[in-house]
This record gives sequence, C-alpha cells and structure tokens, in this order.
Amino acid sequence: MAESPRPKRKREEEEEAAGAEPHDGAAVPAFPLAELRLRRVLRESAREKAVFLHGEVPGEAVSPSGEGANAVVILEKTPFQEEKILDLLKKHTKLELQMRNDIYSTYHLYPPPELSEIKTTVVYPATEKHLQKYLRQEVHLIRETWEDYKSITLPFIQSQSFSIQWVYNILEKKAEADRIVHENPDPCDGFVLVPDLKWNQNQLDDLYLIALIHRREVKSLRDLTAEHLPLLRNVLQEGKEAIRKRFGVPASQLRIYLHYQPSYYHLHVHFTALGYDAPGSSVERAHLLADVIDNLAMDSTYYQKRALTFPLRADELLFKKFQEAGRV
Ligand code: GTA
Repeated sequence: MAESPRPKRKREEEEEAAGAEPHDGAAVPAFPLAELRLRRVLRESAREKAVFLHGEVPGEAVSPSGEGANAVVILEKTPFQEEKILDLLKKHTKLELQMRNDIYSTYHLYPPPELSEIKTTVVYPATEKHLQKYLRQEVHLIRETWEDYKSITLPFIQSQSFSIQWVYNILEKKAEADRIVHENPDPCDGFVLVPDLKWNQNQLDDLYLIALIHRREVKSLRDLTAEHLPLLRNVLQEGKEAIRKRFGVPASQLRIYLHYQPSYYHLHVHFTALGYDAPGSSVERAHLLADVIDNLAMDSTYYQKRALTFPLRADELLFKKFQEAGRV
C-alpha cells in the first residue's frame, strides 16, 4: 500500500475528462454497461481478482460477420488505498460473521459505494482478435530465429497486427493529452510517457506507465540496432527521472522492459513497480531495457542475429503459421 500519488481533486478532474473525451476528442455518452448482453466469460482469475467478459451491445448495427456489436469488458478489484482504510473500517454498511473458531474469525464486510470501486476497462467495438486475446487458452513457447522472423513473423505482422490508432492519438495529443507525464518532443529520439491503460493511478503498488516513441517505423525489438541507442537511453534516463519526480518512486524500484512479441507493433517501453507482478512481466516475454541497450552497444545487429523465445496462445494465427512451417 502506498500514498495516493495525486491530489483527489486532480483525479476527479481527470476522471470527468476521461468520461467525456474519447479517442477523437469529441464528446460521447458513457458506454451502456447496464444494457450489455453477456455472451460469455472469456477468463476469470481469482488471483488477479479480475473477470474478462465478452458482451454484446444491443441495438447496434451488426455486420454480417457479427463484428461491431462485440465488446470486451474487464472488471477488476482495485488494490487498497492506505489513506482510505480507516473509512473502510468505520463506514462499512454491514459486517457479517462468517465463522469463528477459538481466536480465529472471518467476516463479510460490505463497504460503502465510494470505497468499493471496480476498475472497468472496455474495448468497444472489439474485434475477434480482442476476444481471442482475453480468452483463457493453452499457451506454447516458440523459439524464433532471425530467419523465422523474416519468413513467418514479419509477413504475419504486416498483414494482421492490432490497430495502433490509439498510439497515434496519444502522440498527436488527440487522446490522453492531459495524462502525459513526460515528453521528449524530438521526432527521432523522443517519446511520450503516459500512465498505462491498466493503471488507475490511485495507488503506487501497481504503478504502470508506458513510453511510446515518436518514430513510427520501429515495430519491435527485432528492428532495433545501435542507431536507436540515443532514443533508448533517453527513454530509460528521462522515464526514470520523470517517474521519480511525479510519483516519488526511485529507479531502483522500477521494472523497465519491452515485450516480445508485443500486441501493438509500435515500439513502446513498459515501466512497472518492481513489487507488482504485472501481466507480461515474466521471463518468456519481458526484455529489460537496460539489457537491450547493453546488447546493442556490444553488437549493433544483436536482435537481427539471435533467436528469441515467446509465448503464443494455441489458437493464435501466428502460432498456426509456425506450425505450418514445421517450427513447432
Ligand atoms: N495509456 O489506449 C491505451 C492503451 N491500449 C489500447 C493499450 N495500452 C494502452 N495504454 C494507454 N492507452 O500495457 C497499453 C496496454 C499494454 C501496452 C501494450 O499498452 O495496457 P504490448 O504491446 O506489449 O501488449 O503492450 P500486451 O502486453 O499484450 O497488452 P495487454 O493489453 O497488456 O495484454 C496482456 C495481458 O494482460 C492480456 O492477455 C490479459 O491477460 C492481461 N490484461 C490486459 N488488460 C488487462 C486489464 N485491464 N486488467 C487486467 N489484466 C489485463
């Protein structure tokens, strides 16, 4: 638990703005959550205290393929905020004894509405790929050589990847402009640092920011060479400094890494609290930025030479491409 990183009023202003400012800057009504038809539970996790839902928005024009009316809704219980715990103890609406045994007892505590927030993330309209992404599935590890990258992965990325319009909206200040924590405006070696979609900014325990580079042609780790070292060093140094200044978290408590494979092929760097077990921070997917910099400084073509390992879900098209090529 940690202190709220920002004053409450500021948060409220941002929340109001978030409700009124969609990706193109025009005002839209809130997502009609109460009318959502639940199609299925894609995944639920007791550990993450989150559930991933596939819903259908009634009354929306449905394309022949059924796309357009689909939504993914992620409901997630939020971490405790230290400054609100006293309120939780004092202002609960009901306290029900569940069991008592000697010195041990458990209760159902029902907090007042203002202390029972559920973080709700909506992807709407959601594509089939979004539905697949959140569906619980068997996962396999792939070992991709540079030749595999060129003959299997790159053609797949060019034909299939997720839209990165949301990235361009941030870089062009069409969305989330009021959330920018730091910007280096240099078109070649600059970037924008913003809170990640997954972080509600109420507490530092699950701190999560992303740095999006201004350059548009760098898709992933595989494109990096020594030419990108000034950019990567800027992201590392300035990102650390901006987070220390804004949130008071020292660099020694940050995990700063890139994903391979990413979901979005516009180079970005994840900054998460070291104590937070963020989705995608495990060894099969995360590459520490400091190590990436060292590798490139030793060998400019390091990431065009070495094999890279990553997990793929069994029904992902990229997995099928590796299977067809006899590489799984
Ligand atoms: N600020 O509009 C955005 C935005 N979008 C669309 C994505 N991101 C955004 N940030 C802002 N505004 O950290 C963030 C994502 C992610 C990063 C992209 O950009 O939150 P990536 O390209 O490496 O893709 O990173 P990644 O990691 O696969 O994406 P993502 O969405 O984090 O999914 C990884 C897994 O985490 C999912 O399969 C799921 O199991 C889990 N997960 C995803 N979203 C949530 C969530 N909201 N709550 C809990 N778990 C989640």
